[in-house]
Amino acid sequence: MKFTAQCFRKSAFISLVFLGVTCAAHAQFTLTGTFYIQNFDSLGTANESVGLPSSWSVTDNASLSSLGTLVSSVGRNTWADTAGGARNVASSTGHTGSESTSNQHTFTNRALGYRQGSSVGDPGAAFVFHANTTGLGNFSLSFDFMTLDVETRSTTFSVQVSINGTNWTTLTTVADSSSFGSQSVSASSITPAIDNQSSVYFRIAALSASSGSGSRDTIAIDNFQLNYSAIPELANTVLLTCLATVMGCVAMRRRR
Ligand SMILES: [Ca+2]
Ligand SMILES: [Ca+2]
Ligand SMILES: [Ca+2]
Repeated sequence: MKFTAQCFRKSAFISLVFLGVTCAAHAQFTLTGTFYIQNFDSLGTANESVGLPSSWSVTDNASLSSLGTLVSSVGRNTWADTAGGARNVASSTGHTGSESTSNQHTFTNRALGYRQGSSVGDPGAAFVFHANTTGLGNFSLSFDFMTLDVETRSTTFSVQVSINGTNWTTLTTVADSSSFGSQSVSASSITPAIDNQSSVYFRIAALSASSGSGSRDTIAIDNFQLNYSAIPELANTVLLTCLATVMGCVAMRRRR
């Protein structure tokens, strides 16, 4: 009897811990004001596994109809290391690509990187931001897409939004560059389907296999920005319309 109760308590505890971890990885970021920017510099320069910024995840197995398995921590690595998966890397900004590995580790401008491999993330690599857009609309986004280790294979990443993680709208695409550095990616007039929603996913995902042969690049994202505005409340809209009508009537009467 005692044994059973103990087992129950243990498994309940384990379930709660698991639930907590799962929730932490999926919790939405409540957007406020008129913009959101993420520069990933909180990843830091320490040689350890670190948590991603709030509501950010990476995955190795995203697909057209699935979020994949979200992971919310990464380890520090260099641009050229060939180990597959997500990594905390130095941003390309202000650099040429020839900086030594020990130098890269000291750069405080960080980026969220990924190195696809034959058995990881090709396809399926994705960067995911989970947001709550309640009260907000008119979304646009921009970010820097960095090619940090130029190799012969090429991968196209889709920039997508979804309110359920299964049906996705592609806003634009971006592929690795043939030279070290950063490309500016942006999308405006994002579908109003993501306006005023408690759960919206933004992702940058490799949904089809890389092309070409040989090695795969290390890529990264940095300076991810959302711009948006508050949706006027219905009551305010009605009030303004009434006010405009009254003022119009007054003006007409005066002209008579
Ligand atoms: Ca950065
Ligand atoms: Ca290389
Ligand atoms: Ca390439």
